[in-house]
Amino acid sequence: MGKRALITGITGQDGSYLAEHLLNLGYEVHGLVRRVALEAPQGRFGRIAHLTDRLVLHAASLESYPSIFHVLSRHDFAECYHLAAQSFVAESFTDGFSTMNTNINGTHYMLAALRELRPNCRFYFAGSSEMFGKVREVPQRESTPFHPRSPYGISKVAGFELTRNYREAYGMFTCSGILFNHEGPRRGFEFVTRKITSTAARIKLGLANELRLGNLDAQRDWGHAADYVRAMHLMLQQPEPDDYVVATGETHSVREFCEIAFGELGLHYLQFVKTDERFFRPAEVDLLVGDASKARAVLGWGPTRSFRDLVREMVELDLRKLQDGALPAQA
Ligand code: NDP
Ligand code: GDR
Repeated sequence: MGKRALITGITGQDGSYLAEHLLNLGYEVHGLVRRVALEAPQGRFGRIAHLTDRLVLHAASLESYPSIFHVLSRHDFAECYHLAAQSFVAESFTDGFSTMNTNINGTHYMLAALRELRPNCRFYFAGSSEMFGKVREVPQRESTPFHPRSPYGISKVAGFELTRNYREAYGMFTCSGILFNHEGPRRGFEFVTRKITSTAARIKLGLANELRLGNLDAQRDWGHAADYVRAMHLMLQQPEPDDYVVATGETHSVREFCEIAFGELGLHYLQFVKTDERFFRPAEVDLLVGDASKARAVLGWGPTRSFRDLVREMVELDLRKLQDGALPAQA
């Protein structure tokens, strides 16, 4: 029997890729899911539907310490990947309080329950490039100071510091990945990459006639989620716990993403893309581009897919899903 791992946020983009990766490595994979998800699996299990008969799912909420304690008291885990979070930056400006509550208290509950019940369980925290925010240097590395620019970024800095504190204060094996944007065909539709690829595919099929976006000049370091979950696993296999930046080291603008996505469909983005004030943020992060030299040197990690391949895969799959009826005609 392989190692037993627990994934919070298993129904999300990264959770689904990580579950697949760990199952392929022979792990027994458990997931924490919200009760509403268990009650409505057809709506919320889309990304793990092909895996559910190989997973053990437990109902628990990040808002409830007792529910987390209950699961951890009944099962021992070698590794815990804490991915669950309110992960949409724009939403965190609308409702900063619930973002803080889920992301900070949820992480604290996980760490406190592990300390109490499973202090030898290795812990991964999903840190983010949003912690760098108003960047102090380019590219950003592990030693770059944080300056978050959104309630989401602030919540991730708090989660990062809690994770470090449990390592230093209690000697637990806790690591944070500082992951830059990573995308793929399972990305949520509200994030800009999937919004672009799904709408461009609808436009191609005559199902939509425009794409409304915010800041086209925002720049991101975009990788593929399937590559990034490998780095999470590698961090927990090291002799000592540590924090790592995971990034491609390349940066591209939203405009460039649009150009390639529409280009793949034989269209020109300028004919369809309109800017809309509603999608601008009260504060934007600057030039995010990561230096993953440490992950490369220590973990032997590197991305395997190019930016163009990522965009192409997302557009092709959205087009095919719309043609097969697997995606609704209207957004
Ligand atoms: P998603 O938004 O796709 O998934 C988030 C997951 O968290 C879902 O499974 C969701 O469950 C769960 N969740 C949200 N709120 C709660 C709650 N209150 N209680 C229990 N579960 C909850 O995110 P990603 O997979 O893209 O990201 C995974 C993690 O990595 C997140 O913490 C994110 O902030 C972080 N991150 C992501 C990056 C990226 O580019 N993707 C980059 C850097 C960090 P449900 O299905 O029920 O909604
Ligand atoms: P981000 O991802 O905020 O980087 O957070 P998102 O795709 O939402 O935005 C990327 C950039 O695109 C600009 N943008 C738009 N964004 C959205 N969502 N919708 C639009 O219409 C639009 N127009 C322009 C944004 O201003 C921004 O600059 C993601 C999440 O996965 C976080 O959880 C994670 O921590 C970070 O990546 C790293």
